[in-house]
Amino acid sequence: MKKQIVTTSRSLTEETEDKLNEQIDMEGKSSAYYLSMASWCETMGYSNAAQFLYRHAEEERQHMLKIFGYVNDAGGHALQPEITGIRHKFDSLREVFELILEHEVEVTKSINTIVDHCFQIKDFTTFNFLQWFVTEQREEETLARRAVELFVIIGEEGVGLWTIDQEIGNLDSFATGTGPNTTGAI
Ligand code: OFO
Repeated sequence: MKKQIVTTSRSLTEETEDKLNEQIDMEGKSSAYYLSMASWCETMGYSNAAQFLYRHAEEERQHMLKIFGYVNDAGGHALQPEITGIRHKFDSLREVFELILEHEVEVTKSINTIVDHCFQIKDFTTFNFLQWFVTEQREEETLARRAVELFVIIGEEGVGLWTIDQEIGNLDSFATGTGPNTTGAI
């Protein structure tokens, strides 16, 4: 007979709580990573890319807080992540967006792993909570892919980089925005 997930004191197993804290760590690092990239872009004169990344740094922080609220409401303890070793310099604007795409793919894999775990242990409440992140990751991956494609389509010669920076400024309107927005900040 399997142990019940929901008890009078908590509705999360400790294993699920640990996995959600690992996700909190990942979202916190995403926020710091994008903030650092935003600053680098700004110093290099890529002002649209900088604004895009400042917005996304804030978005990642809101993702982290969303999980904080869920874990604590469920009787667990959300942990502020240690954030060290953030890179401050990048070789090119293209590298920034290639790194973002790789990073978002890793975040998607991580969310999928937790969703799978929740399904296996029949924690349908957390499974349901995570559906918002499943949708959000699809949007974020698509945005990052579109950004990387701009370098291929437009090319970096002549006014290419300037044009790419302009187009990155328009990328947010390309996103579908289907996930619920509980913070009002994004
Ligand atoms: Fe939190 O959505 Fe990207 O990383």
